[in-house]
Amino acid sequence: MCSRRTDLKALIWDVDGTLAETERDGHRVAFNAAFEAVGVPWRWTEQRYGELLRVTGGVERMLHDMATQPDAPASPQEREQLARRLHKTKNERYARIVAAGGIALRGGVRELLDECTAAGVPMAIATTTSRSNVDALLTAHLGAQWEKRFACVVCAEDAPSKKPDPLAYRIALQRLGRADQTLAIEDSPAGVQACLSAQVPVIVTRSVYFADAPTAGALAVGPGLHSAEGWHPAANGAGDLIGLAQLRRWHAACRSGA
Ligand code: XBP
Ligand code: MG
Repeated sequence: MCSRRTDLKALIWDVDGTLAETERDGHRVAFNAAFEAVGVPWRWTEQRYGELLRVTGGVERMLHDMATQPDAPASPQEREQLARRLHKTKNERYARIVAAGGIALRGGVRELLDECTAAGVPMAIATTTSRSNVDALLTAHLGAQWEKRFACVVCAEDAPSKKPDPLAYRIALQRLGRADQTLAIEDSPAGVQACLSAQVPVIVTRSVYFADAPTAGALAVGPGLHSAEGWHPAANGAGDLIGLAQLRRWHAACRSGA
């Protein structure tokens, strides 16, 4: 997929794990609060939640877990109903956590967002998370007008077939243009797979829950945008943030087959 790439013209952001470490101290805590509020006895430990993250989508994740819970409702319809009720409560709790300042943007994210805005490089969001969660997170960090900074924002409601399905990326490309002129930033194997299926070049910023997960096919893999150290292939300028110039270098190196 590297051979016909042209200049980098647009950037596509994943949300959970990439813009911010939302899962362990955000969504997981909110799921547990929802379980308590609705009166079900389930609680997800940090470790169990890590296993469950293989299932993308909060409703899907709960339905998957219910299959292992002896006290879950018996019928599929009741389970679905309960999962949707819990999910609504979970998202409300998540929004409260985020509004209270409980989840920071990852290092280097704000700087790259600002650099792209200043340089006129269009950005999109392609995420499996609900729109209300993206709105809560980005309102908290970028203000009420955050959506104006993105050419398009594709969430779970827009792309109900969730990653690793490429639908969210395909919808973003309808707005941004050619896949080979874009670059995505992801953290999870499902996200990388979605990019590869949509022919979108991708780099991986490792997140807490996917620190050792497979990343085959990514242009570059590293610890985060906060540092030029620890990347493979290596980034220029040790100690610096990862900025547009470095993203262009990785994108171009792949284009030339280097
Ligand atoms: C991450 C997900 C989501 C979140 C929870 O998506 O898989 O399910 O864990 O959000 P991404 P919801 O990495 O693509 O941002 O409960 O709204 O699904
Ligand atoms: Mg992610």
